Amino acid sequence: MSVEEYSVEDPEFVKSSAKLQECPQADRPEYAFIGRSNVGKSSLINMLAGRKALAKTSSTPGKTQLLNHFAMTTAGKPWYLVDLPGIGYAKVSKKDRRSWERTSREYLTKRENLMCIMMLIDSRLEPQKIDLEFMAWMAENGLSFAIIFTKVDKLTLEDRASFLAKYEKRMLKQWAAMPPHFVTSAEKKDGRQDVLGFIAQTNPIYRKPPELI
Ligand SMILES: Nc1nc2c(ncn2[C@@H]2O[C@H](COP(=O)(O)OP(=O)(O)O)[C@@H](O)[C@H]2O)c(=O)[nH]1
Ligand SMILES: [Mg+2]
Repeated sequence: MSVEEYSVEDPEFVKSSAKLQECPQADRPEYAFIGRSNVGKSSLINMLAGRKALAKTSSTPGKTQLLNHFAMTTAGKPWYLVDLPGIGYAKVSKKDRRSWERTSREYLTKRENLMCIMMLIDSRLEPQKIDLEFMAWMAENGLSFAIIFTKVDKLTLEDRASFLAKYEKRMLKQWAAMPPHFVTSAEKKDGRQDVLGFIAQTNPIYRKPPELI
């Protein structure tokens, strides 16, 4: 193990909140993980935390309906990971979907300590309209985001390169540059250092508001 290796110490589930106002105090940097259901979000959170079942993995789409806060510590600094209600659920009523999206969007635009939205994308799929639209929405609202490509173990090395090239080409039709992006596999623990390193390097940008000091 090299000294530069990043890890998560003492990962702990804090609480589930039904809306922004119920979230824990914004007293540390926070990263929201979002993506379509089944993208591998729970598996990635467990992989980052180094735990088997911190975030429940499930094959039932649309199960995560709350803002789930996890307390993490990396390189001696505390941060929050938020498992966010997914985008693009198929199996719930339109009304429920709209209400979750409203909750997510309110949280994403108003949470003071949110450093970066980690947008998860399945490496095996063509660029999805709903993902591209969501990225456009984040940009319009001035929100920083990074892309985490998931399940890369399902691709050969060759296919990884062509997938990335293709995704980048599609993104550059819409954007001046690719956002920060990471290629990961929860199964193989690929990309863990890259994602945790990004978080560790972004954490110091957070400033605690005076009323919380
Ligand atoms: N091969 C592979 N399968 C994965 C990976 N991550 C998740 N999966 C599988 O994808 C499915 C959905 O994973 P889950 O973490 O529950 O996705 P979520 O709905 O986004 O939270 C499960 O069957 C997982 O075993 C990965 O890195 N590699
Ligand atoms: Mg999940």
